[in-house]
Amino acid sequence: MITPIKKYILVVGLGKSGTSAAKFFKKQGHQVIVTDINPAKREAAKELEDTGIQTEIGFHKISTFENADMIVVSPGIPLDGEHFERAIKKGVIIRGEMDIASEHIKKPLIAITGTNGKTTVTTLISQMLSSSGLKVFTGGNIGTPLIEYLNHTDTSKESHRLYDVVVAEVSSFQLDTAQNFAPDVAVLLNITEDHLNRYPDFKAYEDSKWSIFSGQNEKAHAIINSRIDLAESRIANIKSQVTLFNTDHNMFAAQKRISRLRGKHNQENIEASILAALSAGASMDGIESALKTFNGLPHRIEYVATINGVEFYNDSKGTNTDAVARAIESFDQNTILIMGGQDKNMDFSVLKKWIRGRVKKVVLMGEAKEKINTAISECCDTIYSEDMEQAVNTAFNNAKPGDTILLSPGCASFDRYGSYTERGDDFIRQVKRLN
Ligand code: UMA
Repeated sequence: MITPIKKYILVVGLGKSGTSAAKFFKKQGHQVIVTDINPAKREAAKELEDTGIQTEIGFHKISTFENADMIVVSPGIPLDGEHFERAIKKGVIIRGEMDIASEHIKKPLIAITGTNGKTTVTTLISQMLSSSGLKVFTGGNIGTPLIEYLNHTDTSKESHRLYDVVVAEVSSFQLDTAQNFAPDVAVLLNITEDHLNRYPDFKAYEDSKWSIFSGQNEKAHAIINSRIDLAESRIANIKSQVTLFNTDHNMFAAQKRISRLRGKHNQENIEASILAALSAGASMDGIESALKTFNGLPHRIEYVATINGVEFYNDSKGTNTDAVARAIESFDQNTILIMGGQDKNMDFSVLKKWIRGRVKKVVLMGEAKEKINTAISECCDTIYSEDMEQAVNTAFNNAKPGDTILLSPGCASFDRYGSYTERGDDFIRQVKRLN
């Protein structure tokens, strides 16, 4: 047996992604250093130190970057800093854990990307395959780093049989650090404005999303929404077998009717999920059983309560303008919309055409409230609030029986919360308090 060469690997970021990656490389016998800019990560670092991993916490040291054989960077960290530039100049390879994990996975890999709907489709495909009798590992941007698959299974031994198929939600950030990513089935759901605080322009973000297909060969499958702008010219460069979908084709109409998911966008999500699940070996019975039982995910147009005839929905995951449009579209008129948070360089004026006639009032909060107000106030009533408690009270005081109060922020949560889930939980808490 050839002993693998011991490498000096620097893992940047000690969040979910970095922690799983560090454990994997340590297990492989490499020398691992983890660095995180946040001093509060010292406690988490101690646990890794106990296993022999070195840590540099509270700072990033240029020489550590320059001396690494490989840098494994967490998806939330932009690559335009000096540390990365200096390492790249020295020829250091920079990759992400998802890309590395995918090379070691010997089971069929289904990857899902798109601006919106990724988590819903990833979950739905996983459930369709499980209901068809397959053992499924679900990971990636959805929350469990893909490299955890390898921490669970020893690729050289019997335990690799734990799973039959791997389903991965993939973000553009993860694609940006991918070199050898070649999923057997790749799904592109949609591309609309998002993360423009991280990309130089929209084209760069589009390029990132389309790169999900670049490593695929002729045997693989590409499942693509034909309504994506300029899809035709992009498809011409794809080597794998392409299947197109969009709501106008109305494929799988019978299956769509049995699902409980709300909104037109979810009809597309269902179509994409069925096509991907079929390509990966799901049965029609398994697909139908998953569609019957799947109620949607928390924080995505999630029903919360009805109080005095007013329905409350939590769409805290709606962190870009397209997601807000899809959420508004899911309801009839008489919606009171709660928006705001941390701006991602969004053009909120695109929402005017969705708001007009459907939304009777917009309650604005968070850092972006003035910017949103300037963009949309000509088409509807707006009102500022200081925090979630005040926003929910204001919305409720302006609602009549039959109205819908919808939290769909169109912004990141980080101005006030640690994550969109914390923000959604706060909304639910404030709604329940009204009862
Ligand atoms: N950090 C540094 N240096 C820096 C900047 C940050 O050390 O210059 C450190 C932070 O202090 C922090 C760590 O990096 O400790 C965080 O890394 P991360 O933001 O990559 O977070 P993880 O916990 O590793 O989560 C990542 C994904 N996060 C992002 O892409 C922002 C998670 O997606 C994913 O679930 C997880 O890996 C497992 O794969 C979240 C997300 O918001 C849900 N994704 C975006 C989205 O869906 O829109 C793309």
